[in-house]
Amino acid sequence: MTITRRNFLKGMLSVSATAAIGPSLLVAATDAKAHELLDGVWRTTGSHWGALRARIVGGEVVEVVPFGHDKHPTVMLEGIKGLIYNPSRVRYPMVRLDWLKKTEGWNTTRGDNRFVRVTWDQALDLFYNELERVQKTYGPSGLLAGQTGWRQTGQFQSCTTHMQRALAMHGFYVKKIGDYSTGAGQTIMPYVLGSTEVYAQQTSWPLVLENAKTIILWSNDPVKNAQVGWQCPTHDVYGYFDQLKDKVAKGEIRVISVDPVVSKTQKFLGCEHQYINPQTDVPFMLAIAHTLYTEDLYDKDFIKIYCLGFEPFIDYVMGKTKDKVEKTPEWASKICGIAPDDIREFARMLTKQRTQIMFGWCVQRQQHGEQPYWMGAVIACMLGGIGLPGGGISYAHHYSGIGEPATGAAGPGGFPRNLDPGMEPLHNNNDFKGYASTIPVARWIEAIEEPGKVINYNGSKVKLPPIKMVVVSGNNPWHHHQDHNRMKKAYYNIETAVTIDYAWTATCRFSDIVLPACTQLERNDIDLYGAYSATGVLAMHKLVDPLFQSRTDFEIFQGLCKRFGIDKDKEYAQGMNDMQWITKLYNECVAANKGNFEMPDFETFWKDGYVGFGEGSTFVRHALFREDPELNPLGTPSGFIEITSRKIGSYGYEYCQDHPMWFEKAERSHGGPGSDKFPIWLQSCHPDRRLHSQMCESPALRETYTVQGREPAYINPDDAKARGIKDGDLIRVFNDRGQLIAGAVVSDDYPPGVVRIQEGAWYGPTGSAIGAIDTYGDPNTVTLDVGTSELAQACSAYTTIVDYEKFQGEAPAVNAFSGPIIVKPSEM
Ligand SMILES: Nc1nc2c(c(=O)[nH]1)N[C@H]1C(S)=C(S)[C@@H](COP(=O)(O)OP(=O)(O)OC[C@H]3O[C@@H](n4cnc5c(=O)[nH]c(N)nc54)[C@H](O)[C@@H]3O)O[C@H]1N2
Ligand SMILES: Nc1nc2c(c(=O)[nH]1)N[C@H]1C(S)=C(S)[C@@H](COP(=O)(O)OP(=O)(O)OC[C@H]3O[C@@H](n4cnc5c(=O)[nH]c(N)nc54)[C@H](O)[C@@H]3O)O[C@H]1N2
Ligand SMILES: [Mo]
Repeated sequence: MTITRRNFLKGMLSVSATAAIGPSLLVAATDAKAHELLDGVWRTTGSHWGALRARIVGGEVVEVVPFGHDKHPTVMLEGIKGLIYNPSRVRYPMVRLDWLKKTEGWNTTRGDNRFVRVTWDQALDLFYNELERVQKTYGPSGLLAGQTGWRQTGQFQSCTTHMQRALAMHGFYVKKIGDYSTGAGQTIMPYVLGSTEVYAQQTSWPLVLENAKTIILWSNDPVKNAQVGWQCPTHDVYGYFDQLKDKVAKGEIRVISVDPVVSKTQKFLGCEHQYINPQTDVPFMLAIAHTLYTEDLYDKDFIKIYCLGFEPFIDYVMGKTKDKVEKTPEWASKICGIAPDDIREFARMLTKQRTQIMFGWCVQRQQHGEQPYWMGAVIACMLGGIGLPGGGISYAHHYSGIGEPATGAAGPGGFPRNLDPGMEPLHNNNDFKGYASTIPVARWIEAIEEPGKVINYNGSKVKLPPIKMVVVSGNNPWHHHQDHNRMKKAYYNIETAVTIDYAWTATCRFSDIVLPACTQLERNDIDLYGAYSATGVLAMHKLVDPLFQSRTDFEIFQGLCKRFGIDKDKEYAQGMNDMQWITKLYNECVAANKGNFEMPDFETFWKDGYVGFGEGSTFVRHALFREDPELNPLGTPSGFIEITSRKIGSYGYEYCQDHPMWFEKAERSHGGPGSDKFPIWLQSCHPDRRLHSQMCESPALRETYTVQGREPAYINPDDAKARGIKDGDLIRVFNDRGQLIAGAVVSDDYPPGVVRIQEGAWYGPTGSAIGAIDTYGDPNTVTLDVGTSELAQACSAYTTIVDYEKFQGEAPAVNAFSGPIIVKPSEM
């Protein structure tokens, strides 16, 4: 099928028109009367951006409207059509020219974007041959296929699951542990509160709204970040945000955002702002603890009954141990930029009425990111509100609808990631020769650079494996990983990089074999509606046939498995096709809910597109523990909240010791290390109108925020003035690691010394040379790539300082979105 430019633009216009009159078109999934007069058929599906209905005319999606049950749809639905129809689609299987020809220096030219078109059979043969070669030459340590990311929604088609099962049928490979989102948080919190906390259900919003008198949003922007969900979000949480806004206006709840910038949530709620210098939350919190302690304002009973190890911690605060510095508000003020008396006032304020502290995740995506989370828990203990509705601390109220009342219904299961019992891989060699078979996710480039290096990780030693081949599906490491110039160099050691994607991202550009997947809108699937609320089950109808030569990931990996031997493709699929799998997953879900939730037969469900489980019920985090800590102990070594952890202390780490502490960062703005040379902190926060890199390719959506076609860099007016930069100018953002072009948006929401460039901007360097300027504005061109500490070894992207200047001369054209440079066989 061909999409003409005219059709494409026409389609985009209809989406915008729909968005403008969106609310009046809200109809229940089964009641589409308003639409019956229009041409075409309506189909329902879900996505990370919410559920939607699409009108299809002549095999093309012409209109997208929100699902009837979604009362707070995100504007990002305007980008849905742009996922299917856009110039960045991977159209055909492609192989990198220099890799194929093994031209001299072939391994150093990744990024030059020159590719040759091949057939599906050729591409899958090449993929298979490389798997064979790498297994035989290097064994399982040679292959990294463990990275996962924000693959599109749907339980059956989940692409990383397909990749991992298919590769497991071939042999063993290196996997990852942790994720970029919460690597530090999910590693430290089990020692402190006994669970990851970051992925746990939190106190329900109705109870928070009823009982909290103060809410502290700490590094937290839920109004921006709850637009998307890991599974299809209901967006019901926005109803609670509306109520909160109302209560803030009436003075019933006080909300304070602790953040270096004015967030979207702060603006929406009209709430208060506590400015803080970037990366300095721990000194602020230590001084709060100092005030609570010295003014005798803390809950001694709570500490006595529920906590362990307060004394060693408070000795540190009082300057009796470790660095022997008393953590007074005067001491903290010099680092965090908050006046000593304001710190004292803030501490007192926390104790006056019931306070719910809600942490976002950003503050732990920095060096020593374990510390602010641990320290937050200590403050909450000193306040004594843990386990009370509207009190205590949470680490996830901004994520995937957490806090929406939950039905407790079972959702549909998925396609198996692992081999079935009794199945054996083609190469049954599990000998990693002393190298780690699992590595902390953010250390993979270090592994490629320095195989054999031994690093500490969470109480163990990890010997980094000699990775020679990387297979990527459902994640985009050339956006998500830090320091792209370091990545470029590391990739010289890679012999084969394979990527399966529907969009020609930078990861495709830096690969050797690229296989065209289709989008989730081009395949059938099933999903839970509301990841944590389990509000219902959603049919994901295929809207249109796969474009160009793209295939479902299921088909792609079946095709690969066929090369592993007779009937291996059938074994892989357990002899079922996609609709048989979806029916099976639905029927299993019906069985699991039998007696509790009525569900219709599959045909009815599939026709209606949705089955709901009714109202959810409320929950209070840590209530059982509060009720009886002996009967309901936490999952910590002692069962209590560990303000001091003997276990962590026993590891003997420098940057994560036995209780929370302040450690200076490798680089920090506002007077910190390196700020004389690079005075600006770069915050690469999560984007308001994308999911990471997904939808950056949507021209319609991109047009709503780009500046001269570049990713916006949000900067402070005084900083701009000092550099002769006006709103709308192109700027060059740089440090010793790299440089990028972005478009200046001058705004008072950003304090002096801070620039925001949202993560997920597509990387489009001018060439394969190290240091080549990025033409669109991916912040990871300049971010720092170090582990948070020996404990979590997690992503530290926010420990990054830069400077910027007005871009001089003629800027190179943006090349991020135009797909590969296709070299014809005659030109080879
Ligand atoms: N500087 C900085 N860097 C960051 C962050 C930050 O805050 N700052 N945040 C980090 C965090 S928290 C995260 S979670 C990561 C996100 O990193 P990723 O999860 O890697 O980001 P996405 O852009 O969602 O990448 C998903 C990729 O999978 C592809 N894809 C989606 N669905 C399918 C499918 O069905 N089949 C196939 N074959 N491909 C598919 C998409 O086209 C896209 O290229 O980024 C991390 N990186
Ligand atoms: N629209 C949208 N929503 C998303 C995503 C997306 O890509 N787009 N991604 C999803 C994913 S995978 C994740 S991991 C979550 C991310 O969730 P978070 O990591 O919580 O989100 P961010 O928006 O990056 O950061 C939240 C706030 O932290 C502030 N902040 C940054 N550094 C500091 C600091 O040093 N101190 C303090 N006090 N505040 C600081 C930022 O200014 C920002 O306002 O979002 C999810 N939601
Ligand atoms: Mo994330």
